[in-house]
Amino acid sequence: MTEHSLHDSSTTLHCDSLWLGADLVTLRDGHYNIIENGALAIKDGRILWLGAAQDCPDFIAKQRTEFDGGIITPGLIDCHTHLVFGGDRSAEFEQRLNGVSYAEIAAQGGGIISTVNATRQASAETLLEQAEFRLRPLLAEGVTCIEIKSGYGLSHESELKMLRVIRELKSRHAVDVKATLLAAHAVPPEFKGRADDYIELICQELLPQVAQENLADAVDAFCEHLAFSPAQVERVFNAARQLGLPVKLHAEQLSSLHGSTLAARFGALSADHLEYIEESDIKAMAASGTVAVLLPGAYYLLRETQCPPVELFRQHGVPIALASDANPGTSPALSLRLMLNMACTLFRMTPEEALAGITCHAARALGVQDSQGTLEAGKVANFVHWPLKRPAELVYWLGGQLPCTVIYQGEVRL
Ligand code: DI6
Ligand code: FE
Repeated sequence: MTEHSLHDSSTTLHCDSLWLGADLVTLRDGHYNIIENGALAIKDGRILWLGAAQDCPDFIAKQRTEFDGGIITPGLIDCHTHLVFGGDRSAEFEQRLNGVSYAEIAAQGGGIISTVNATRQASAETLLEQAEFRLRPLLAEGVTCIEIKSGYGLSHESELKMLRVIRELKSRHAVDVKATLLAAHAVPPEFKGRADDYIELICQELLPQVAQENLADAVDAFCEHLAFSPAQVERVFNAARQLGLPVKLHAEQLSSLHGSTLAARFGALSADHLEYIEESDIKAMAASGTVAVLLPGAYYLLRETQCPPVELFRQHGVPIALASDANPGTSPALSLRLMLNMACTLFRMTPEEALAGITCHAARALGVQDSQGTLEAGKVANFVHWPLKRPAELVYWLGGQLPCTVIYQGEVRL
């Protein structure tokens, strides 16, 4: 490609790196918004300028990369994961498929509590190593920001242990990590029949310490018959609000308790799952700007048959994000790209909506929409080059590892 300058620049423009030769899939406003044969100028880890190469000012760049075609997307954002946990539940998965019932598995101490036991027993080092094993494939496919929840410790000490492991992951890897406190994930065994006492512990002891040590960016809960009631969640949300922490909620996954309306009332960043959400809840979410995070991995693994009402979210203008929900029980998913395909095949989202769901809208679900999620001047230079012709290919290829070059804060991530 030859480059012409429209500007006879008497004022020279400097940048750290210049990226040319690919189409820019900007995802601005949640649409592809493609700039064909684009140019990206990066300075101090941020996008200084982007546009068509033919309009590019004459930058003096320390480093210049010319791709031979392909597309550049924003870095991918996985906005809902439970990546840190002890053990795994593959044996339980196999038992179920060999015909052992849920009741029998529960009687043997299986299910979510088995992960809690394994997480409590594991050292921070072991948790870190195991989480890195699961983080690696996500990074390899272009994830530059990931949210990770606690919620398998369920005691003051082990919830803090999980949050510290999450912080350690951030310091060790070239990826932005957002930590979420999900202490209200399940009633811990020692609080059986005393869920309100556990909520009290979360509000009075755990949350204040987490806030003081700056260990979490948000607070989440599981609002469901088998977990916590809307009234209990509201107590957690009030405590979070007093400490200035944003909230989000696992809501309407298995039944309708109107947790998503409660979340909207607290201006939640997101409400997640939502297979059983009703139109009144959707209106509340639209009014509060709460993002709907859909999790096709859990839908698939549970063989759920009720789809989240994608068309109603569209009609009411609720932004839809997608995430892996990576967890040992209902979504042992190590690929965000597979979630794109599932969202299109199972939920009938369009490839453009799906891609917006792991970039633009996922950023909003984490409250980082001002600095991440699209290719726009001023945003952090997190982007991915793919040797593909069209963005829909990211959704189309099932599994496998597509080659890509990941740029994190302006630098190639190796
Ligand atoms: N919803 C889920 O699907 C998972 N947690 C949640 O709130 C289940 C987590 C597990 O089974 O370990
Ligand atoms: Fe989850």
